Amino acid sequence: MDPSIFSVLILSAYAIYFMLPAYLANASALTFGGGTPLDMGRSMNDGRRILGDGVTWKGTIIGILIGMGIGLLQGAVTGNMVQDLLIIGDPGIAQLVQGTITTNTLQGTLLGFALGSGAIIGDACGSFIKRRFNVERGRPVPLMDQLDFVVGAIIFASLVIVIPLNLIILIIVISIFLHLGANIIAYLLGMKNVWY
Ligand code: CTP
Ligand code: MG
Ligand code: K
Repeated sequence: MDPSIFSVLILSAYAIYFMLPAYLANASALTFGGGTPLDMGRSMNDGRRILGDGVTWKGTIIGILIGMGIGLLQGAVTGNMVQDLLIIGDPGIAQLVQGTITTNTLQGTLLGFALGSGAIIGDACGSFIKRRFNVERGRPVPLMDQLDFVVGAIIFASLVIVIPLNLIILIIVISIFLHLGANIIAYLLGMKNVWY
């Protein structure tokens, strides 16, 4: 295989691994969320809800806890596992992403908390913007629906570590396709009414 294609594949796999706390925070908010809305049903001056019924206390708390838990597990295993794998696979990439690899449970939990809470808050910011533009809860806004939580996660994680720019770009591209793919699967399984 072309070494540069091989490098992109390894970096892509790492991008998904790195973002797992954010992806699973988002997915568990969706799966376990519901009930009392975070905005407590309140509206703004424009007469529309602050966030809407799609942002709940349960989803928020469970999402952040799952992000922390995944980060903790990653911190516990990554130091030995992924770092070695990356060095065997591609020393250039290993060097590139070294600063984003957590090597103990405390670091991992902190990064997981940053990625998870960033994802949940980014998603809530997306809902806030949608309500201000009079987009009803659950109605689609392409790209923002796919990326609000990703951007939130990257910003929050950047408070803790330095993420290389090409990793950020790859994360954004991969996340668009993962989000669409997950929605299409949920649609085919009858869990969602629309494919997007
Ligand atoms: N969810 C939640 N709490 C959160 C985020 C999500 O309970 N903090 C749950 C809600 O049940 C929500 C579902 O996950 O309906 C899907 O999230 P999302 O697609 O972001 O919300 P929408 O319902 O599409 O609403 P919005 O238009 O505000 O995005
Ligand atoms: Mg939505
Ligand atoms: K959203």
